[in-house]
Amino acid sequence: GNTIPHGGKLVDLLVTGDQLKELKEQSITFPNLLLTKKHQCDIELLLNGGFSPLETFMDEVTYKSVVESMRLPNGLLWSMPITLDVDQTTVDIINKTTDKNLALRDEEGNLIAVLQVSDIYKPNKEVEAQKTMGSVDPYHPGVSHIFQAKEYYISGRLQGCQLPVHYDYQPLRRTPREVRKMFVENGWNNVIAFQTRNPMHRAHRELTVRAAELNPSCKLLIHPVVGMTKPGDIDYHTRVKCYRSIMGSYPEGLAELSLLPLCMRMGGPREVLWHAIIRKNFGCNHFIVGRDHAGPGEDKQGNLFYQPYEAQEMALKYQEDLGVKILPFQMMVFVPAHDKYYPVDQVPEGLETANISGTKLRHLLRTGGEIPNWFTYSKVVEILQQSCPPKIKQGFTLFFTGFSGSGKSTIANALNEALLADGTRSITLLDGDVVRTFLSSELGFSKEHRNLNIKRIGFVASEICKAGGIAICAPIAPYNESRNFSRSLINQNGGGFIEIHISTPIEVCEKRDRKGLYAKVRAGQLKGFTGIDDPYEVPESPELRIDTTHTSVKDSVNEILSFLRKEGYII
Ligand code: PPS
Repeated sequence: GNTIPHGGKLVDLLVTGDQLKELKEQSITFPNLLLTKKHQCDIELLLNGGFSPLETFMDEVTYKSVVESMRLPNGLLWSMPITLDVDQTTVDIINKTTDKNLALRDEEGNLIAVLQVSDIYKPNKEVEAQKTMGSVDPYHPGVSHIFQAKEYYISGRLQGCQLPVHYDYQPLRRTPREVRKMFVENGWNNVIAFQTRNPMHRAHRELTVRAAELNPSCKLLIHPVVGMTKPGDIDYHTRVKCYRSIMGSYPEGLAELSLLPLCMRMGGPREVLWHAIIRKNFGCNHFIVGRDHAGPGEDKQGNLFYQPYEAQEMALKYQEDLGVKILPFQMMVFVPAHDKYYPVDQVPEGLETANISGTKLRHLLRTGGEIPNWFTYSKVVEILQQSCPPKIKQGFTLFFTGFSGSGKSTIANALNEALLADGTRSITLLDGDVVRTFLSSELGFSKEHRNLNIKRIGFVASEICKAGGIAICAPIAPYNESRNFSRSLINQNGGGFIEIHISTPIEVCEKRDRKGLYAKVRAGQLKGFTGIDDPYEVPESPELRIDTTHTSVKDSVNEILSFLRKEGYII
């Protein structure tokens, strides 16, 4: 518990007492800067000493030194730029004030810190991305962070008023000081830290226990990231439930769990050094580095950004500088013949191994397949199944698009009845009329208004899907922009999006003219009508395309139902 922090002393930027009171009073006159989620993660670890010896966001000299040589200007190893990005407007605002103070606040208005700006600079983001992430491909999550950042970075004296507020898992969100205190109370002198951003299964438990067995003086800190991880990762609420459960499988007194509010950059080799430094600040003097540590996965072409053991080699290379003992680990695999786990390079000859990849696990969860007992614990399976129900229980959206009079509403209504007759999920029908009455009554039919209308529909549908329901939407939706927006919003929330283009030609729609609208258009009473004198962008790759000219309602419904069955949405 008395491991020396990086650079010698544990930073604490929180001011207290009268000083805090005074700062809060003064800050009322300071311009505000709204902290993003990433800023809040970074500032939490700056304020509480997790990023020691850093005392603020990096100034230009420090930033350049870190980007170029992985060292602070005083020569100390530091691999990751920690910067505060702002736009031109904010820079103008700062320059107008005489004392250059900014009040850094979260979205609820809580004053997190005051920054007295003394350096404003424009980073070269290509260089930063190339040097720190080894790539300028925005498909890399860390590169994408860099390019999404605003154009200026600022630095100056940072005074903390309070740590960012969290309402969840408070007892597990220990600061470096609190973790160190816990170690002292436990009588722990040597601690191995284990970093993860995934649920933990038997392999992780075996790996960490093995690390402790190989270093008998050591105890274990399970230190998962709950700040920001790789997009698409399992949400941290689900993961924390898994961690809490798996802690019960460790030998008594061997391991503790604490949560780390880190914003990961997925920067592999550079990131692993940063992770080790952070753990040193939390009082750990050993750090487990496995295969593909903090790896961003593959690029669009399927090429790896980093080699599987690149981060591990990097950590070993800088072990002296880090002052943390690196415990390199191979991937753990299960050997059924021995009913036990081995590092992949130590499997006894001739024996078969078994493993379940993250992708395979997600597939098993989605299809409701059985997850074997050797792989994980039944409680963990239960938690994961709750967060990722099989497809027959997941929400989805049926999104019809097509001309007025193409048959969208008729098919949508018939489908609604068929699904109600056979299923148990709740269904919301968002037909054009309902939407234009209750969601979009003030909107007209300009491109802007139509897109806005469809985005509202997409938003409501995504909320319905989130809650496990079925949304059936039947607007004209003439533009790709808002159709694609709806698709990605719904997909992001874990729902399926089934786009059904009702491709009935305009001549047929006009001939049917159920509402007499086409006649009005021809009589010059209605302008900007989709398909006549207003555009309709034909969907390029809808899940289904149905022309109702010669297809009956019943056949259309059956075609959709059989698609849903084939995709596993219904039985
Ligand atoms: S959009 O483009 O998706 O926002 O349109 P939507 O909300 O589906 O509304 C289409 C219905 O509004 C009636 N209507 C018009 N449609 C197209 N163009 C113009 N200019 C227009 N003016 C009124 C029409 O009855 C559409 O209903 P449906 O059910 O499609 O026939």
